[in-house]
Amino acid sequence: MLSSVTHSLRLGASGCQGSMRSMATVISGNKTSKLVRERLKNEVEKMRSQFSGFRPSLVVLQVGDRDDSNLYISTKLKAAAEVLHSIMSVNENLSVHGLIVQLPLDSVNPINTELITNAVSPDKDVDGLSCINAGKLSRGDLGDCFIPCTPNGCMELIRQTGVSVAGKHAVVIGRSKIVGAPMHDLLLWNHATVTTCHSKTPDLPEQVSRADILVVGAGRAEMVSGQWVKDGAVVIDCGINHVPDETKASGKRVVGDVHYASAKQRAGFITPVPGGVGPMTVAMLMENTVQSAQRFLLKNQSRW
Ligand code: NAP
Ligand code: LUD
Repeated sequence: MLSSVTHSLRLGASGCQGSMRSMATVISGNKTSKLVRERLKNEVEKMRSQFSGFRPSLVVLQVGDRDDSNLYISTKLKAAAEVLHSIMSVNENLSVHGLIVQLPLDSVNPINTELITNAVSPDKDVDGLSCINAGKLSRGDLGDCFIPCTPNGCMELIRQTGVSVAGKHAVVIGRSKIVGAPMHDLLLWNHATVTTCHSKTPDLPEQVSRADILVVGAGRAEMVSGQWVKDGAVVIDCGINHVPDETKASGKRVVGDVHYASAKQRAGFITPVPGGVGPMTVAMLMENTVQSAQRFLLKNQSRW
């Protein structure tokens, strides 16, 4: 899977496009993710020449709501057991270095997501969602864990701006396990002072207006108004929302959680949707998989 992705890599010129007047500079996830994938391609080539035939391998497990598979899944326990069985077998497979279980789990009988994400071996948990990896991140052991792909991609985009995180006031909207909570941890351990907001936070505009760095992952289309944004702030929009649009053939379009046009007037840097955080998530998944393969080779050099 990884090699088919790395085949089509091209080097992007720069992560950012120049700005005019006071409009924010657009931080391109498309360009930045190409740079990351180009770097990974080189690393994979190095591994392949040093350990002939070796290739990093990732398994994406999908629990689908397909009629055919539902036939076999009659009880909650059975559903979870089947997924757990698949996870165990990938955990034991030495030729696989990364395993993610695509979320949300799409099953007729509800499956405990926590049970499933914690069944993935921490060594292969390239999503960084197991409690072992999440615990390490929350304690600041950043070098010894897998960092969840979306927040990791956001950090890479923030790095592209050249704005240093240390000492800044960062505001995160959302506290999910996949976006908000790990984003809080990453910003904190990169030495920002972090405020994390959620659905019970009163006066969101007031919190947002204090942010030098704002990361939004709420799943609410264009919820953050540009008027809330501090002048010159770095605005990272994780939101992927499909809204009706009759002018499109598909009848819908994708927007973020930030009202882009108004926020662009105030921010110093801003990510677009699409073409911002989304492509970075995919690139960071590849990065974590390559990192996992490198760790595997370090441990098993003599056997290879
Ligand atoms: P989620 O699990 O639904 O979590 C949403 C979070 O936002 C929750 O913590 C919720 O608060 C908070 N929230 C919801 N409404 C709010 C409001 N009005 N004011 C303040 N906080 C509010 O969603 P998620 O999985 O984190 O995803 C968030 C968004 O990011 C979605 O649009 C998703 O599609 C997108 N996403 C994008 C990528 C990517 O690669 N670009 C990856 C993952 C997710 P409570 O905790 O109080 O409920
Ligand atoms: N589950 C994720 N579920 C959904 N957008 C992603 C995502 C790329 N276990 C697990 O990858 O990390 C995960 N781990 N997630 N997500 C969402 C979430 C998961 C979302 C968007 C994109 C990954 C992406 O590339 C493009 C863009 O923003 O430019 C296209 C957006 C569009 O719909 O046009």
